[in-house]
Amino acid sequence: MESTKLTFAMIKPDAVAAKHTGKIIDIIEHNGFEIIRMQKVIIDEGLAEEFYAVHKERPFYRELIEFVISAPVIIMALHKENAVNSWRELIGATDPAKAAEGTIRNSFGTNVGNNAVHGSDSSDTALAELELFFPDLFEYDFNSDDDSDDDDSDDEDSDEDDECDDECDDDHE
Ligand code: RTP
Ligand code: MG
Repeated sequence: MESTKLTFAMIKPDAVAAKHTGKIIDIIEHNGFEIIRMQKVIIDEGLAEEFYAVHKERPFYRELIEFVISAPVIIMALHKENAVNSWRELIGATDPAKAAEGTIRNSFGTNVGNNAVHGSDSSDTALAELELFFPDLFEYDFNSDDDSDDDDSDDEDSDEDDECDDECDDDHE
């Protein structure tokens, strides 16, 4: 899996609370995205501050943090050719009133703060955001072709097995 074909998406608290999750997932799947990871979570404050660090100096920063931690969100890793731009196009402009008709923000957003969804704004940002929310994604996907430490992990496994065998033998005696 190529990292440039991945983006990070979030269904924000307003859209989850309004029960738009199912409709948004339907749109995602019918627009050619594969959902690689998906989880419903309540983001803690520290994670939210890291996620929105780029907006630290903006006047709406505190409001943004309080909003995103206020209730459950759905976080997703999405896969598609040109994933970042394709998802940004599908969600529309930041302000739902300015977002094109048929976009997710136009359909489900209320105002610039309560705008239903998030999308990474570049491939670099996508990687950073995915690492923040789905660290296992990279351990699994990007090391899967690398056999270099297979021997080590096999050794560890067999050591553990040996210990277990010994304990099991003891139990039986
Ligand atoms: P996002 O990061 O959520 O996908 O949105 P975006 O790229 O379209 O917008 P961005 O400039 O990154 O802003 C992040 C979020 O901050 C809120 N915002 N509030 N009150 C305001 O003027 C204002 N401006 C931005 C929005 O919820 C936006 O999604
Ligand atoms: Mg943004």
